Amino acid sequence: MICRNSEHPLLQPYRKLIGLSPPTQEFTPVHLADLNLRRDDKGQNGQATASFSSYRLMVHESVSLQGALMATPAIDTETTAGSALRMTSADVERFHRDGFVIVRQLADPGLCEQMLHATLDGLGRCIEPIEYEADLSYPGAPGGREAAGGQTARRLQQAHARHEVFTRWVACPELIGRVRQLLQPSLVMTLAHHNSIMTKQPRYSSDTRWHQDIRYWSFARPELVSVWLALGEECEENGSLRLIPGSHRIDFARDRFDDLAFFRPDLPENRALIETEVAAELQAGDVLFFHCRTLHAAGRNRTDNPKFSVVFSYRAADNPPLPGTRSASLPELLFAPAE
Ligand SMILES: O=C(O)CCC(=O)C(=O)O
Repeated sequence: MICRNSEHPLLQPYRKLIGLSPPTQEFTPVHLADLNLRRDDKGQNGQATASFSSYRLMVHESVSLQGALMATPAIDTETTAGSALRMTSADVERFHRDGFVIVRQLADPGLCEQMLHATLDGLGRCIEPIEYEADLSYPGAPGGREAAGGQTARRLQQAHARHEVFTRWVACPELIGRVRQLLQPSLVMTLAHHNSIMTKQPRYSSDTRWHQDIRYWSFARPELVSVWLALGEECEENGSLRLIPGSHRIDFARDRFDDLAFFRPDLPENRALIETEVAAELQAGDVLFFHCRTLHAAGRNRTDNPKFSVVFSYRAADNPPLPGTRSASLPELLFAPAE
C-alpha cells in the first residue's frame, strides 16, 4: 500500500511546534470530579457508584487512585446493536492463530478527533510524563536531550489520566465487547503498561527492534491484549508496526533474544521468522488488537507528518500482576462482566 499520509487540519498549527521546547508544565491528572461523575449510589459490594454517559462506574474507594480512576463499567448492551459490540468469529480465530487482528473503523471519528486534540495539547505544552526519543537510545534516536532533536517526544505516558476522552475510548462498548471475546467477560485495564499515546515525529524518530511486550511485564499468565488505535494513517513509510504472525504461540529459548530482550536478527532461525512479517497498515479509527507475546517491531517515520497512536492493554480479571513488580505498581481500571 502506498502511504498517502495526508495531513489532518489539526496538525498544521502543531507542525510549527515541532522542534520547539515550550516550558514544561506540571502533570495534571484527571480527577474523578473532572469527569463529571455523579456519586449517587452504593453498589452491591458497598462501592460508590457514579453515572458517566451510558456507563455505570463502580469506584473502589479503598484503592489509592494516584490520579487514575479505578472503575467498573457495566455496559448496557441493549442500547447498541449486538453485532457492533462483537468481532466476527473469523476475526477471533485470526487473533488466536496470528496473535493479532485489525478491526477497521472501530473508533468513532469524533472521539479520534478529540484524542488528537488532547495529544497535540499535551505535546504543545510538554505536559509530563513524556518519554523522549533520546531517552531510549534506539537506532536513529537523537544522542541526548541536549542534542539536535533531543526534545522529540516518543510517547505521552499516562494517557488515561490526560483527558476524559481516553476514558470514553477505553470503556466504549464496541471496544470492550471485543476485548471480552479475546480474553474473558471480567476485564482489567492496566495503567502500568502502554497507557500512552505513541508518536513518531518526522525528523527524529527511531527504530523499535523486534520484541514481545511481555518481556518487562509480570502477570500470573502472559496473556494480555493490547489495543492500538491509529489517529491517522499508519504505513511502513511513517513507521507502522510490523508483526510476526503466530509468534505468540512459540516458546522461544532465552538465547534467541539479546541482553535487552530484543529478538536477535543475526540468528538464521530468527531471520526465517522475521521474513514472515506483516505490516499493520492502518487508517484513522482502525484498531489493531495484539497479544503481549506477539513479536513486533517498527521503523522510523520517513514522511513529513507526525504519526499518533493510542495504546492501552487489558488483562483477564483472574490474571493479576505479580506483587512487588512494576506491573502491580499502579491501580487498574476494572470492567465487570456485563449484567
Ligand atoms: O512505534 C514503535 O516504535 C513501536 C512501539 C512498540 O512496539 C511498543 O511500545 O511496544
